[in-house]
Order: sequence, then C-alpha cells, then structure tokens
Amino acid sequence: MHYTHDPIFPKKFMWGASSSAWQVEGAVNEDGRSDAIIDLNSKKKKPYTDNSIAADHYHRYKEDVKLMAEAGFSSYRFSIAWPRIFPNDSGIPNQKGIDFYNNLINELIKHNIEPLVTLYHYDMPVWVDEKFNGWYDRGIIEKFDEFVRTCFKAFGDRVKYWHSINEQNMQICYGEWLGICKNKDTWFEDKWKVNHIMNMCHAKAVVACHELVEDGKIGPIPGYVPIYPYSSHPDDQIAAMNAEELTEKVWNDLYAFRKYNGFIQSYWRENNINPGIQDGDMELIAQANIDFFALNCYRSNTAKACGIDEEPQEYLLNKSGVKGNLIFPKVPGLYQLTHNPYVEYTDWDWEIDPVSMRYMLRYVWDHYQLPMMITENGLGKYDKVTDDGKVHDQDRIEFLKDQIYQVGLAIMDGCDVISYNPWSFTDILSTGNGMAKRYGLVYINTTDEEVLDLRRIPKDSYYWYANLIKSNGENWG
Ligand code: BGP
Repeated sequence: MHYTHDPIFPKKFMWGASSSAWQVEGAVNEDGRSDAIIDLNSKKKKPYTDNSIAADHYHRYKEDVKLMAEAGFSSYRFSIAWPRIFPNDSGIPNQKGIDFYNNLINELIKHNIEPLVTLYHYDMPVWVDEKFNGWYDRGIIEKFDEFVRTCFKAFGDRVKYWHSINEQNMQICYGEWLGICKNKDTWFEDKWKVNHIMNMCHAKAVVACHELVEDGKIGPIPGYVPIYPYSSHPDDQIAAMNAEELTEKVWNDLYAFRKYNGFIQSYWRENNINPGIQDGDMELIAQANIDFFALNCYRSNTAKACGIDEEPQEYLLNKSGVKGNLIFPKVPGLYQLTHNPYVEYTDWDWEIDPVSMRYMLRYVWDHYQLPMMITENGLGKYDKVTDDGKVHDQDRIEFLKDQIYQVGLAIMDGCDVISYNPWSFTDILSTGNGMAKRYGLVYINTTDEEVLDLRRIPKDSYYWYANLIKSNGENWG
C-alpha cells in the first residue's frame, strides 16, 4: 500500500541495538571462562585481530549501558557465552560467569532496558567440541539442555525474551565459513544430521523456557536474506522458491509448524540422505511451540534458473572488503544466485536493499502469523575518527533511516513487529574481518594492528538514532 504520511510505530515498540558475547566481551580467559571454538578460529583470520579483547565490554558494560540509556534504548539484544557458564564438563556452573550476566541484566533493568537474550551465538566451548565432535554427536543435546536450563533458572526471573540459536540456517548453509563443518567431503549429507541435532537443541530450549520462565517467550533467529526472482521467466520464479527453501524456509517451517516440510523430505529422498531422525525426536519438536520470530536481515539475494548440467559453484563470500570479490553459488537443477542490477552494494558486496526489510516482514508474517523482532540489521563499513575527534558516518545514517522506514511501512501493512535492534551497539569484531568492518553506533578506539585505549566515541549515527527513538520513530532528522 502507498501511505501519505510517515509510518507510525506502536506505543510499546522496543528500540535498541545488538551484540554477541564472543564479538563484544573480550576477557576470554578471565573469571573461569574456558576457550570457545570461535576464539581459536578468530586467531586464524589474519591480518585481523582475534577476540581476546574485542570491545572489552566485559569490563566496560556499565559505561556501555549508560550510553544505551542516554540514547533512550528500551531493549538490548546480547548473547550468553556457554564457556563462561560451563567452562568444563563438571556439570557445575561457573558462578563468576553467572555473576557477570546478572550484573549486566541488573544494570539494563535499572535503566529500563529490556534484555533480549540469545542462548547460542557461535561460542561452543572447546570441551563440548572435543567430546561431541561439535554438533555431530547427539550427546550435545543433553549438554545444551543443561546449559539453557541453567540460564533460565539463573536469569529467567528478569529475562522474559529469549532466543534459541543464532542463524542455524547460515551455520548449515555456510558450515565451513562458520566453522561447524568437520569434513568437507561428506558435508552434503552430514549437514542434515547436524541440522537435526541443532533442531533438537532448539526444541529443548523452547520447551525448557516455557517450563522454567514465568511469562517467558522464546523464538529462533534465522539469518534472513529475502530472495527475488531475477526475471519474470517462470523458471526463475521456481529457482527463487528453491533458493528460499534451501536457505530459509526449511528452517522456518520447522520452527513454526514443528515438522519437516514436504520440500525437504522430497530433497532427502531424491538425494538418498538420511537426516538421522530417531524415535521420539519429532514428538519433542512438536512440543516446541515458539512465541515469535527474531530476524537478522542485512541484504537480499536474487536467483535464477540453473540447468542440471551446469558446474556447481560454492558461495564464496567477499573476505577482503574490496568490491567485486564475491562469487555467487550455483546449485545445478535448483538455482543460482546472481547480481541484482537494481541495488547498490557494500564494499563486501552485500546488497543495500531497504525494501527487502519490508518484503521479509510481510513474507514471514504472511507465512507464520507470529510476532517478529529485528535482532540484526546494519551497515558494515570502514569508519575513522576525523580531526574533530568525531566519526561522521552519514552513509550509516542513510542506511538505517531507509531500513527503519521500511520496518515502519511493514507495520502499517499489518505486520506485528515488536522491536528493532540493529547490529551493533558498539563496534565489535566482525565474523571474518576483525575490527576493520565496523557496524557500531559507537566507535571503539582500537584497530586490528594495535590495541588502543578502547575509548567509546558515539558516532553521528548514534545521535541520529537517539533522536529517532526518543520520538518513537517520528523524528527522522
Ligand atoms: C550475522 C551474525 C553476526 C554478525 C553479522 C555481520 O550473520 O549473526 O554475528 O557478525 O552477521 O557479519 P560480518 O561480521 O561477517 O560482517
């Protein structure tokens, strides 16, 4: 629909920003925390810095929460590091780890900021990885259950919004890049077994949340990349639907309808894949009734038909930050992704496409009719402090303005959206590009080459966002 006025946001809409433990906290070996697999992986991504210090949020969370409060935040999305709570297999939680999150949660609540808490955001403890070969062994299901139950018991009196697993779909689709694939040669089949085990962990978390947290609500966080057909050719439309299934819908249908959809069952049959479903599994999944969808959305993709005789091509993300280095995937007989001539691209070749935000919210609402919150959205770019001591990130302001406007339009279109939390509050470590690729509303004074004073410098986008949210989405600046 076309509107003759700016969007109107609901009165209780929650405005905040987002982070994840391994990317923001630092202090990786302090107060009993043991190593996570992602710590070790971050050390391999030279020339970028690793996560041992990151934004030093572990020591500076009070200062960070104060900045959130000054900007008028009503929510903050963060994650809990599993190796801080269970540094080893003793079954005894680490009190100092629990204390840290208690302090952070209390600080947020003191400032009327609703904690939105993600249970798993890539920081698998090394001991879990060694014992269960990552997500490959079903033994992890009970350990995950132990971890999430401990979190619900420790924090559930104050935390009412929970997320199970961050971007399970992305971890499966890009298993090598995100470090969960252990054997490239067998990943084509293994990924569905691993995925089923992750689904069981997700289901355990949903069931335990409802059992242990009074008024607790929980949802998954798919990494969402809306897919458009390249042309009105009917084959391109089906290709877009295939891509949608194999990168998103298979997961979202499972979360919402609590069973594997017909498309994936047919795909497994045709490819002789055994996803490792055991007796009783689907009964547990059937009980895992989610309360909302949390959505991470940065970009869109465009798909076109791919003949069965084409050479397969893996998705090669741009890791250098020099435009033109991304290679789109080809999945013969199903789809290929391609360049979209109608949108701009970031230095990392991510589509800049605000309308995809409205499209995604409409799509998810139409399919699942569940409330939605945005847990990630943002512009990764090079930022620098200028001679006046400030960070002028006008392009980020334009990016956020356009994206948030589309969230507003989706709300006007009838979608139930309850919260918006862009990535990220402060600059934090990027998945593959250290501190070089920055997303924050607040600059962290440090670089990949040397650790500086880690001073917090609110960027122009921080002030712009503060004005917008203090007016509940009326003052666009
Ligand atoms: C999401 C992840 C985040 C974050 C973000 C930006 O998929 O949930 O952890 O890193 O992407 O990605 P990147 O850091 O690669 O630019």
